[in-house]
This record gives sequence, C-alpha cells and structure tokens, in this order.
Amino acid sequence: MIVDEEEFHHLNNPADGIKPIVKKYLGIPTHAEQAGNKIFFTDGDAKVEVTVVTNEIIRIRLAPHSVFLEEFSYAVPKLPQKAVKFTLVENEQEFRVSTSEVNCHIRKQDFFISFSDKNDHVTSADAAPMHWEENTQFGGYYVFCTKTCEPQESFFGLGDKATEFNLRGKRLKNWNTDAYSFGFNQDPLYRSIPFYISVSDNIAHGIFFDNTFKAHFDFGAEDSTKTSFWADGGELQYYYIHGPHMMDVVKNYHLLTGTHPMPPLWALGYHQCRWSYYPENKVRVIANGFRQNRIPCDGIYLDIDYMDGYRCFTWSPKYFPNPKKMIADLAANGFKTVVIIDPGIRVDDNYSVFKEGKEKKYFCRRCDDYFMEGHVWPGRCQFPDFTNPEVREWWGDLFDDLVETGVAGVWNDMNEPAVFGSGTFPDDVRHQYDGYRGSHRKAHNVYGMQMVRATYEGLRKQMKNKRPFTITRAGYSGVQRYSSVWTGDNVASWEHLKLGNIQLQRLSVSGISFCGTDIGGFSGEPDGELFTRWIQMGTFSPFMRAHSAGDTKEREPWSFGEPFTSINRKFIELRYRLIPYLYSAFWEHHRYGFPILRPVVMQEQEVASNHFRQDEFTYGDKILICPVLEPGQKSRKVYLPKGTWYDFWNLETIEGGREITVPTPLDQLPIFVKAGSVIPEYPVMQYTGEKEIEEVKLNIYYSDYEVNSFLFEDYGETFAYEQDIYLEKKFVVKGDADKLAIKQTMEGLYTPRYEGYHIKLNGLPFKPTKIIADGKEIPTINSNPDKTYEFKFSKNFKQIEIFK
Ligand code: MIG
Repeated sequence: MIVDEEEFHHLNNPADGIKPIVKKYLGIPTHAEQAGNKIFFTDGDAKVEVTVVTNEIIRIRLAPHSVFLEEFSYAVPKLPQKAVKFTLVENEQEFRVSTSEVNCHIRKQDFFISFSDKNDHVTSADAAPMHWEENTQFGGYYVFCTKTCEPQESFFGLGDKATEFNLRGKRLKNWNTDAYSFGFNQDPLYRSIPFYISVSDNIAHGIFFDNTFKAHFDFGAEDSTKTSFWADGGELQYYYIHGPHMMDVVKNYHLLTGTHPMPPLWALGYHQCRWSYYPENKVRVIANGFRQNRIPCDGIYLDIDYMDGYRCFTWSPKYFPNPKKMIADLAANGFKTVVIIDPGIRVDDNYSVFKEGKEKKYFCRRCDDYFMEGHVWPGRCQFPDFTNPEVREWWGDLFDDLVETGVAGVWNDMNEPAVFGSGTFPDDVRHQYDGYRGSHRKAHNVYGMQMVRATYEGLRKQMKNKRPFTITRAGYSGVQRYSSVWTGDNVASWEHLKLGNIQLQRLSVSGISFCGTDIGGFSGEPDGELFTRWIQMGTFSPFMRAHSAGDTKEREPWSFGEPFTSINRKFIELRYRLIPYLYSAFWEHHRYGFPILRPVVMQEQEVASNHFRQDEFTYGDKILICPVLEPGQKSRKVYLPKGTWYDFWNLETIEGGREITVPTPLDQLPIFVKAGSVIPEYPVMQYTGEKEIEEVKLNIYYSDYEVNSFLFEDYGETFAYEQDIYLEKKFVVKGDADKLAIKQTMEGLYTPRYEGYHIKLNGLPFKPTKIIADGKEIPTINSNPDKTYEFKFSKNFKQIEIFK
C-alpha cells in the first residue's frame, strides 16, 4: 500500500516560516483522582480520563491541556449504566484500575497505558505515550495512539475495507467516499467504522476509536512492531473491549453502538433493482416476469428516474403518472416498492422542498455563511444539515406522501455526501452537530448516518409503528440502528465476487450484519456463470438484492437463459425456504449482539491458519457456506471447523477440523450443516406472506453430542417484539447409537397460527422403529430412499424420542 508521508506529518504552513509544530507526548502521571466510575490522571498539564464502562469495557480519553470536549457521540448514544465494581491501586510502578475481567495499567515512568486480563496476560500495550500535535489552521489537535504489535497478532474489522480479511500489515483511512467501481485495496470507501479486533495468543480484544474526523489505522504496516491509530481532529478517545473471544468483543461492541432493529420479514426476501426501471410499464413487466418465471421476489426498486427532474419527494409525471395505483397493483402482486432518495436538493424556488428548507435555514452553509452548493443529479443543489435534530425531523416528515403513496422502503444513496467534481463538501462547511457544532471535518463521516437516521425515524412515525425498511450507502459506527447497507458500486467481475464475500464478513464483525453486495456487479457485464455464482453467494447474504447500472444489459434472474434461470430459481427458492432460519439469526443479532455472518476465525480463533481464511463463513451459527469464486470451477477446497458436519446436498457426514475437496457443479454451492442442528424451513412462496403457513418443517440433523438450536417467531412487521410479543423456541438435540431425543422449550407471548411441524430426520445411524412424542406413539413414519424419515406432530411438543 502506498504510504503518503504528507498524511501524517502535518507540517502547518511551513512556507510562512513558522516553526513546524512538533508532536507532544504525555509526561509523567503524578496523581489519580476518582469521581464515580471515572479516574483522572494528570502529568500537570494534560489529563487522561479512564472510565470503567463495564467489566469488559474501559474507555480512555485524553485532554492535551486538561479540558475535555463535551461528551457527545453519534455512535454511542448512551453508555451502559450498570454500576461496576472496580479497584484503583497505586504502587511504585503504576496505577492500576481493575474490574473482574480487565486491568488497566498506567505506568508511572512514562504514562504508557496497557491492558491485561485477570490472569495478568497483557493484551494491549502502548508503544509510546498518547500524543498530539496542535492544528493552528483549524484549532484543536491531531491525536495519536501507538500500541505494540505482536509478531503473531491478527486484526479484523473496520467495516467495508476492500482488502484481505486479516488487516495485518495494512494502513487504512476512514473518510466516507463515493468510490464508483472501486478496486481491490482501494481505500477509503463509503463507510467509516473505527473499530477493530485484535487476536493474539488466542486472546481477542477490540479497540473502538470513537472519533468522527478523518482517521487512520496502521496495523504493523509502517513498523511491524507497532499498531497505531490517529485522527485529524477531535478527541483521542477509545474503548478497550476485552474478549477473550472475538465473539465477546463483537457482542460488547454492539452493547455500545446498538444492533439492527428487526426488519420486516419481506426485507429478507429477494430484491430486484436496476438503475432504473422506468417508465411504470417497465416496472410492471419486470414484476410480472418474476411471477411468470416462478422466481420468488419481494422487493422492487425505483432508482432516480422515478423523480421529476431528480427532485427528491416528487414523481415524474411522464414516467409515473399514477404511482399510487402502480404501487397498489404491485402490492397486490406481492411486491414492496422501495424508492431511492438523495441528500442533494435542487436549488429551485418552485420546488417546495427547496423553498421550505431555505426558509427554515435547514441547508448547510460554508464558514463565511454562503450556502454549500454543488452539482449532483438534479443540477445545482443544496444539502440539508442532517446533524441538526430539527432538520432530521423535517426530513422524516417529508416521507409522509411517499408512505401515503404506498412506498414500503427507502434507499439512501450519495450520502457520503457525494458531490460531482469535488467529491464531497469542503472542510469549512458548518454543521449543527446536535448542538455541539463542527465543521465538515468533524461531521463528514456521520452525515450519511444522520441522513438515514432521519429517514428511518420519519418512516417509523409515518408508518405508524410498522417496521420501516431502509438501506444506506454511507455510514458510521452505530448506523446499524437505522439501516441495512450495501457495499456500493462494485463491478461485474470474479475479483469483485471475492471481494464482496470478504466485505460482507468484515461488515458483519464490524457491527453491520444487515448487508449485501449488488448481486451481479453494478458496472460491467457478468456472464450467466458469474451471475449465478453471485446469486448463490447472495442467497446467504443477510440482504439479497441484484442491482445493475443503466448502461448494462438486462439483468434479471432469467436474463441469461438456461441452465442459469433454473439454477437461479433453485437458489432464490432456497433463500425463501430458509427465511425462518435467517429471521432467527437476525433475532440473535438484534437481541444478543451476534453477527449474522461469522467468519471461520470467529469459530476457531485458536487455529492460526484460520486467521488467514476468508472464503468460508457461517450463516447464523449452523450453516457453513463457501462461495465458488472462480470461473469454471469444478471443485474447491473448503475448511470445516472441528465437529461433525453434513453435506447439505447428499447428507454425507464429515469430521471437521480439516480441509476437504468438494465438487462444485454450477447448480451447487458448498453448504454444510452442523450436526445436531434443527433448521426450520418454510414452504417456497413467490413472496413472503403469499400463503398462510400451514406447517413449519424442522430439518433435524442427528448428532451424538448435544446441540442447541433456536427459532424466533412473531408477526414479522410490527414493533410488538419490543413488548415481548414473540416466541423464542429452543431445541436440544442429542443422540446415541439407538436413540435420538429432541426437546423443545419456548418463551414469549406470541402464538403462531400454524398447528404443526413436519419433522425430517437426517443422518440417523439406525432405522427408527418407534417414535414417542410427548408420551404418544407417532402412527406414521415415512421413510425415504436417502434414509431420511419424516413425520408430523404438534408445534407444542416438549419431547420427541426416536428409537432404533
Ligand atoms: O451517481 O442512483 O451507488 O446504486 O444506482 C450514481 C443511481 C448514483 C449510485 C449508487 C447506485 C445507483 C446510482 N447512484
């Protein structure tokens, strides 16, 4: 990677003959002062604040001249409030703040800060005292933190970075950027997630550098013994998040920044998008195409051409003369309509949104009070200041017409923010920043997140508490509380398929589980094979949408003819069959902070080679996927973590902890199911809710050790789950040589409308002669040639035993 020296020396006005400003380092900590869960240390001039957030999370802040900035964060709306017991100890060498899990050491000799676990194993240690450099042009400081980097240390996270999954040896930057047709190793891209996970000696910890300014991370790139992060302004403020497992780190990162709210069930279906489907008749033809081809689809998208001259919140009278009727007809055919919205508002006094925004002074201004103007799709535009709560509320209310017209979801584009020519806003643009004020230097990385927040909150209000669906391109840590994301303008190439697979896993461990790529690649032309392989990967992306640029050929799942159409159908159907499984994984994400996609290193961080695996991942915790990422690939290597796995296609069992070679004909993708799993399945429908569910299929995979599985059920479209109106089911499966037992327990206040389960037993090592369910013998057991067995029983069963 290219290292730009200019980027980190920050010599201010060397031409003016002013002496270059030098970095200042913390001196010697003289004493400690405690106030509640905060402990302050000072070297006489600078101050350091250590906050005990939880037993696992400690926050560090630095104030170069003892004055801390006011506490405010878009990422962490509120710190966890539970009181935590901790101790502060002083000895000759150090001050030590200890919770039950973590020690934070402040070394007396040089103010080095380090962290260790309860076994006194040092997990993170300063390699230099925290330091800063005065910024004479803008005020404030460039702030720096440098830690040691261990020889075997690996790094993960940071959101959508387009590089190898393990970030060891990389230097990366956070500055939201519209990166059309980005390439491998291009940086930065659309989102800024200043959170990384380190794994060293099988112990994981996370660092969340909650700083919205342009920020930089170096994972042993410049000096292989050092890890550093720094920013062009703001405060040196970071959270140390203890593991010891990667999963613990991610869960605790979610505790700080929140999780995705439950999506409407339809949002987990297949979505079809293109720049653009218009006029109205084209949209209808596409929708009908899905139904004629019997390919399931729930969402259809309208890109910018639905608007009148690209004016947000308007409809083109020419192309969409009666949107309400069109949307109603689409809805009757099972389609939800999602429309795009951009932040640029056309400067046009005959356009009500512009007029109102201007009158109310809602648009961003430059430092000298000129309006921030720039060209985007509508021509000359001004831009709402989404960091102003009043503007967000206004923006949210602007959706009332669209909601009234029947729009079900909103796609937030161009919100890095993107401006033609210049790229983005100049640094001197001012922002209200929720009353805490800032220039664009500070607000840039949160602008998109605040836009989609305004959209989400507005929709939630307008939709009277039905779950809104939103998708955004830009974001900052915490954006997951408001939106799903897609990875932006990718390319129809095998390299991008590979990259997308990495990006989605990375987003998932960086707090953004509800993510997807443009299936097929946005720009360029995929052939049938690439498109089908992408559909196969997309089947296992939490968000599944095909999208393409306007200058490409038609790109629907049937566009490539046979055998592609049938294979695409088979996989989209599989997507729908697994919706209850995905929905349950989503609940585990929402409620407990588990990511939906889990890279292999997250399952087995103790296996060193897993730190460099980036193809395999699990979808939820039970299904392992390994996308096919090369053209013409007849077979590929797949690593299976320890334990017993079933090949999804032929039910063969395989012992994991090793690599195997799997055939990869075009109509198959390597899919493996963990032994002991209960995988819930819905019947194939053309869209979610097409038919009443009459029974849920439970696919049970025999194992001789105990395994738990979960199923989450609720109405799928309201916020009733916030009032505990849902059902959380737990299945425990355990087998031995001549018996298999399945137990079910339930919690929650929801009652699904279907009556029974259709149970399918896979991999039984014996032929069942008798099945006893809650004390009653099951009269009919169907056996299949592949030695699977099927029977039906009540959804309320407590225990089923299958005997040899
Ligand atoms: O300048 O709305 O990433 O998905 O189709 C291009 C048109 C603007 C960029 C988005 C893409 C979308 C396109 N948009």
